[in-house]
Amino acid sequence: MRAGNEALVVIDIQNDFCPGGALAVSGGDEVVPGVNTLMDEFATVVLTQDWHPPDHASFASRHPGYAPLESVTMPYGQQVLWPDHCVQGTAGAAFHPALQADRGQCVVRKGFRTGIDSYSAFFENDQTTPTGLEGYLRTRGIARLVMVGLATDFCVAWSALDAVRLGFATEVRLDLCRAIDADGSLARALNRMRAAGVALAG
Ligand code: VGL
Ligand code: ZN
Repeated sequence: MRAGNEALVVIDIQNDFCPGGALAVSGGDEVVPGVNTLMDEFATVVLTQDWHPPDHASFASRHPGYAPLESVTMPYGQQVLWPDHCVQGTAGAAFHPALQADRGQCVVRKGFRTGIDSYSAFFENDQTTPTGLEGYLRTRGIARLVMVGLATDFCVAWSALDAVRLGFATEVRLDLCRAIDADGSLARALNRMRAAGVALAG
């Protein structure tokens, strides 16, 4: 077992991010067995779940003339547009069926406000609206985080960068993550995480 002040944060291992899903990440389902095994080492396990209303502003379908992976300017900054994905209550938003999601004590849903996306487990994309996860972890005495899941270059990276900014010692297990890698996004995310002091392992 790991020390009691360590938590595992399992990011967005949902059907829509796995092969066959609406925003499939190549090999996304491959991480599931390893994540299940790793969960047994941690007394504290948190899951995140991308959880969008059907008319979410990150969906390219809400922006006539735009295609997925193009960007628009939102009041809070640049936003990449995505195919409709992880719509609240749909099968695509459910955890991968082989993921032992019952091991999670806290499920943080994010991206549930129509007008703003949330890649990070800690803050929405305005980088100020909190999800509440920081308080959950601090009140449980957690100081160290290990992160795994989907996608390396979006929700995992944004979560890890916020975590170090908040003062959590943070490791990303790259062998238990998979990336979207649109337009060099993976290399940029890895560089930013390294520079910020995220430990990249695996
Ligand atoms: C994600 C794009 C849109 C992710 C979520 O989980 O990395 N990426 N929504
Ligand atoms: Zn999303």
